[in-house]
Amino acid sequence: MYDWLNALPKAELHLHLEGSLEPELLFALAERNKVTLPWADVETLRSAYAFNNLQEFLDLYYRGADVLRTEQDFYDLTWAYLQRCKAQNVIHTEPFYDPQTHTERGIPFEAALEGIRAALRDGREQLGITSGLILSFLRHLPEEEAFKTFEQALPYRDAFFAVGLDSSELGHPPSKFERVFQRAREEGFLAVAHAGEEGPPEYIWEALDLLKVSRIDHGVRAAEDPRLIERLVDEQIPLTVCPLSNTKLCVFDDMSQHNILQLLEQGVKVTVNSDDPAYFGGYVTENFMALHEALQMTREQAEQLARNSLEARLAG
Ligand code: ES4
Ligand code: ZN
Repeated sequence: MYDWLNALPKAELHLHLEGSLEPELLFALAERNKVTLPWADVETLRSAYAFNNLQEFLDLYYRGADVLRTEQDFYDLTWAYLQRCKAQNVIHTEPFYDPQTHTERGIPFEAALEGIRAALRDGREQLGITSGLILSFLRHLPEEEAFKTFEQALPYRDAFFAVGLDSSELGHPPSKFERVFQRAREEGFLAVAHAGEEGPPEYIWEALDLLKVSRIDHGVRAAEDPRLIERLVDEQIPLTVCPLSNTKLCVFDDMSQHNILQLLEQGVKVTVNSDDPAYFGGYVTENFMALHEALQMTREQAEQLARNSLEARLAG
C-alpha cells in the first residue's frame, strides 16, 4: 500500500519550510554557522519531539529555526524538502514560510526569501515540481508587525502569491488581522489562514468572512458546527488537513479518532498534508499511510484525497 500511495500524483498545500528542517541538517547548519545547540546530538534532539499541544511544539520549532542564518541555508532547507517531494510524487507544492521568525532574530528579510525563491526555481527547472510560496504572518505578534512584514515583502511581490496566518491560534483570532489581509488582497494576493486547529469553529467563520481566504489550513474543528460544514460543502472550500500533526499535537487523542474521512464522506474538499514533517514523523505519503492503517482508508478515498489536492491548488 505504501508504494501505491507514494506513486499517486499529489499536491502539498500545507507545509512550513521551517518545519521540514530535519535534525541532521539542523546540526550541519549549526556547525556551519557556529551556533551552539542545547542538544548533545541528533538522537537527543529527536527525543525532544514529544508535545502536548501546539505551543510546546512551536517553542521547539522557533528554537530549531535559529540555525537558519544565510541565503544558502534557506536554499539548502528548501532544496532538501523538494527532494522529498520528488521521492513521493508530490508534483506541486505551496509551502509557507514565516519571515518574522527570521527578521525578529536579525536575519535580513532578503536572505530567507531569496534562498527559498532560488530553490523553488531550481525545483521547477530540474525536478519538474511546480510551486507557489505563501508568506505567513505570526499571529502571536501584533497586526502592526504583520503590516511591516508585508511592506518589506512588496518589492519582492513576484516571489509569493498569497499571504497566510500561523503560530499560536488560541487568543489570536483571524479578526486581529482583518486590515492587513485586506491590504494584501488589494495588492492582488490570495489569502489562506490556519483556523480550527486548536481554535473554535468561530475562527473558521472569521477567516472566511473577514480575511476572505481561499482555503482553510487544518479546519478540523469545523465538524463541531453543522452550518459551517454546510457552507464548506456548498462553496467547496478546501481544508488542508494534517493528520500526523493533529495527533502529535493532541488535537485528536489517536489517529483512530481523526475525522478526515468523515469530512470527506460529507463532501468537504479535504486534502492530506504534512505540516512540519521533520517534527511530526513523516511527509505526505506517511500521512496517507497513517490514515490507511488507523482508519482503513480505501484506495478510492486516497484517490479522492489526492485529486482534491490537485484541484485545491491556487498557484501556478
Ligand atoms: C504550525 Cl502545526 C502549526 N500550527 C500553527 N502554526 C504553525 N507554524 C508551524 N507549524
Ligand atoms: Zn501549519
